[in-house]
Amino acid sequence: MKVQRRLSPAVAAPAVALLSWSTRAGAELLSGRPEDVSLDGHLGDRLFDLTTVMVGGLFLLMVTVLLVVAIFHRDRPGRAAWYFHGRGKRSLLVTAAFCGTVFLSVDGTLLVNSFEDLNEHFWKWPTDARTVKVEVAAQQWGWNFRYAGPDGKFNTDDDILTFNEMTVPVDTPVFVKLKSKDVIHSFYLPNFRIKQDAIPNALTQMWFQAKKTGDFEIGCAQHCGVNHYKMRGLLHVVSPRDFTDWQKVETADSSRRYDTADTTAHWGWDWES
Ligand SMILES: [Cu+2]
Repeated sequence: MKVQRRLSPAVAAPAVALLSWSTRAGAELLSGRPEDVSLDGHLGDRLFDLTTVMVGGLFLLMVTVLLVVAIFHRDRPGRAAWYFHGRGKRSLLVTAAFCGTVFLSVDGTLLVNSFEDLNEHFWKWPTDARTVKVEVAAQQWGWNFRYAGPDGKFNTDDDILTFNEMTVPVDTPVFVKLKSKDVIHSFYLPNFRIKQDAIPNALTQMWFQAKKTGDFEIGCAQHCGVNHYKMRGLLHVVSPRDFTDWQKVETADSSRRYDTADTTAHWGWDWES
């Protein structure tokens, strides 16, 4: 008689969790990339992988050609080494044709795909009514975040202000506009494969969407002075319900702390400016 054995849920669930964690950790270790938790991050990863495959293929091809010519045309008993200096017109044409093909196929593919991704995803600014808008002012050495309060307007007394901590809801577009108070910084979210410069007297923008809740690193990707390394912030991705609760608490807190005389705190701008 056949006895069917089944794993009990108490064993299966941790086993599946361990397998999923180790697969993710293994992939991160091999690729050297942190976990991608964004809607569009895979597009950047895809281009990195494509470049690795194309450059790896060309490397193998060149090594093969070198080995073949070095082995089969070498100097040996009864036969002198066969070689030429490659200064002839034909050699130059072959070299130019090969370089051109490599340039067009590798760089051309990257260029076309990059612009496609930018136009179809990264530069397609969110119009969803649920979009969370955040103003970011970078400074030496930290990140200031501003969310519009219940009045829906920026730079008013009910705004939410945070420093080095950004909170956003999961599965919701987040539209970020950036400025810098001093030098050029670069707002970098490694887990979202996205970064954007923050520039004095100029407005830049980016958007992203998280697929997973959790805490993720914010870094500065532009060397901005001796304490550049201190510009480490945290991005909290929470459920929409937790985000609404957080907004209520923070709005009350920010309104309480609002001081008309504190002009350094009024760095926001009209969203449409
Ligand atoms: Cu910086």
